[in-house]
Amino acid sequence: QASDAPLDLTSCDREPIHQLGQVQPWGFLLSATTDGTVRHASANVAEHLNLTPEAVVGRRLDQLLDRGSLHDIRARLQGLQGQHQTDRLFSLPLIAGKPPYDVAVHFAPGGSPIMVIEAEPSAAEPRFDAVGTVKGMMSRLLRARDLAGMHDRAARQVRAVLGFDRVMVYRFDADGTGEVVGESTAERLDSFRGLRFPASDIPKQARALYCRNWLRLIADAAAVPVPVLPAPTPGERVLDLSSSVLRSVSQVHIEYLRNMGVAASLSISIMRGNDLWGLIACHHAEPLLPSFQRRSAAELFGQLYSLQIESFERMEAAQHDAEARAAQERVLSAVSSDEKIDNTLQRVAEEIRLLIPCDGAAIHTGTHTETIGATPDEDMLAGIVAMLNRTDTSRVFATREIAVHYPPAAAQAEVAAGMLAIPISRASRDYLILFRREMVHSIAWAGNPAKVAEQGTDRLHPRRSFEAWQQEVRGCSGPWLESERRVAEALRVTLLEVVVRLSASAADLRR
Ligand code: BLA
Repeated sequence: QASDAPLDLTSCDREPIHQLGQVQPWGFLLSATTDGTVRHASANVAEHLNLTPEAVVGRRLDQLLDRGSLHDIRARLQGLQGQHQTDRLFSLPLIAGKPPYDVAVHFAPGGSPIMVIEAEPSAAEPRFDAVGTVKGMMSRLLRARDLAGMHDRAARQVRAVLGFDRVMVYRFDADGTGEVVGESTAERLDSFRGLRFPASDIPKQARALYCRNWLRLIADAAAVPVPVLPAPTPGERVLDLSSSVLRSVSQVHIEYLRNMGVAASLSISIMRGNDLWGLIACHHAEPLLPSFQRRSAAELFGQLYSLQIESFERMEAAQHDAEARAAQERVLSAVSSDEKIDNTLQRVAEEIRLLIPCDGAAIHTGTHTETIGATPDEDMLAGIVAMLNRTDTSRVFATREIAVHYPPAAAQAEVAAGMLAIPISRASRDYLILFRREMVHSIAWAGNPAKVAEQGTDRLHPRRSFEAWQQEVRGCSGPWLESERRVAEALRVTLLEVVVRLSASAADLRR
C-alpha cells in the first residue's frame, strides 16, 4: 500500500523488515503457543475460516483446523524444535468444506516457542513433479562448461519453472556492490547483464535475513498488506516474521519495484558456506504467484546451484594456480636464454598479463622505464615510483585507487586508476607495475545508460542505482582478487631471482 509519508532513504539499514507486522494477502497466517492456543491471526482469516480474527485469537487450533491435518502439522513442527527452518506440507485438507491448502510451518525466532502456520490455497497442478523438475534443472545446469555459462543456464532454468519475464543471477563483491552475471529474459526486454549496483540497494539487515530464509516472493507489489492481529501492545514483542513465507516487505523496496515497472519479484539466496554469495532475482511486469510447489522446487534448485558454484569456483581457482605455476616456469626458462634484461622483463610482463588481467604494465629498472598498453605518462610514472619507494615494498602492493596514495594520479584515473606493483629487486627499487583503468569506463554495457535521462529523478530505480554506484566507485579500478595477489606474490619471489641473475650477468658482461 502506498503510504503518503515520504520514504526515508537514510536509515534503510535500520528498518526492522522482519517485524513489520504484516503479511501479503495470498494466504493467511496463524500463530499459536505449543498448547495450541491461537496468539495471532492475519486480518484476512475470515476469507478462509469464516471467523473474524478477534474470534480466532484465543481459540484452540483443533477447533479451527482439520484434526488429521493438524496432526501432520504438529508432527512436522516437532522435527523443527529449536531451529529456524521451515517445513512444508502440500495439498492438505486443512479446513472442512474448503479445497486443499499448501502449508508452511515454523517456530518464530526468539522467546518462548510460538508455532507459525501459513496456508495458501493449493494450486491445481496435480501433475507437477518437484523431484523430476529439480533433477532436470540440475542436469541442464551441469552441461555448462564454465561459471558464466552456468549462471545463464541457472537463470533459464528458473525462468522456465517459475514463469517470470526476467531472471538474473546477481553476485555480490567483497564491498557489497552487486553485478548481474547471468540472465534470461523474455524477448522484448532490455538486458541488465553486466550492470552493477551499490550495496545500499539491498540493505544489510535484508542480506542477513536472506542468509536464514532462502526465498522471498512479492506476488503483487500493488497488493494491500494484511496486518497480523492483535497489534502488539506497547512493550510487547512483535511477532518475528523472519522465517515467514508470506512476510510483507519494506515499502522502500516496493517503491523501487514500482519505479522499475515490476509488479512481481521473487529472489532466491545463493549461499557460499555461511555467506550470501548472491541472489537469483526474478521480475515480472504483472502480478505472479507461482505455486508453493514450484517455489519450493526453485528454492531447492538454489541450494544445489550454490554448491555447484562453490565447486566450480574451486576448480577455476585450482586451474588459475596451475597456470600461474606454468607461467613461473616459463619466466624462469626465459631467463636462462641470453636475452637482454629489458627483453626478458617484457616477456615476463606479457606472461603476467595473461594471469592478472590489466590494461597496461610498466617495468621500472634503475632509471629506465618501459611500458606496454595503457599506463600513466612518464612524469606520473616517475611520481608513482617515488611514492612506492617511500612505502614498504617487501611485498606486492595493490590498490584500486592510486590517488589515495598519490593524489596527483587522480588526473589520469581514466587511464590508470588502480595498480598492482611487484617489487622485483631488493636494493635498487625496481618494479613491475600493472595498471587498471577506472572501472566505470571498463564496464561492458548491455543496457543503455542514456535511458536514465528519460526516467524522472527518483533515486529508487536501478538506473539511478547505477549512477549512485558510479559515484561510489569514481576513480577506482576493479578489485585485485585474492587469487591475483597470490599469483603476483609468487611471481615476485621468482622475479627477484631473475633480476639478481640478470644483473649478475650484466655485471659479467661489463667486466
Ligand atoms: C530488497 N533489493 C531487495 C531485493 C533485491 C533488491 C533483489 C530482494 C527482494 C526481492 O526479491 O525483490 C535489489 N533488485 C535489486 C537490484 C536489482 C533488482 C539491485 O532487480 C537490479 C536489477 N533499496 C534501494 C534503496 C533502499 C532499498 C536505496 O534501492 C534503501 C535505502 C531497500 N531493498 C531495500 C529493502 C529491501 C530490499 C529494505 C528488503 C525487502 C524485504 O525483504 O523486506
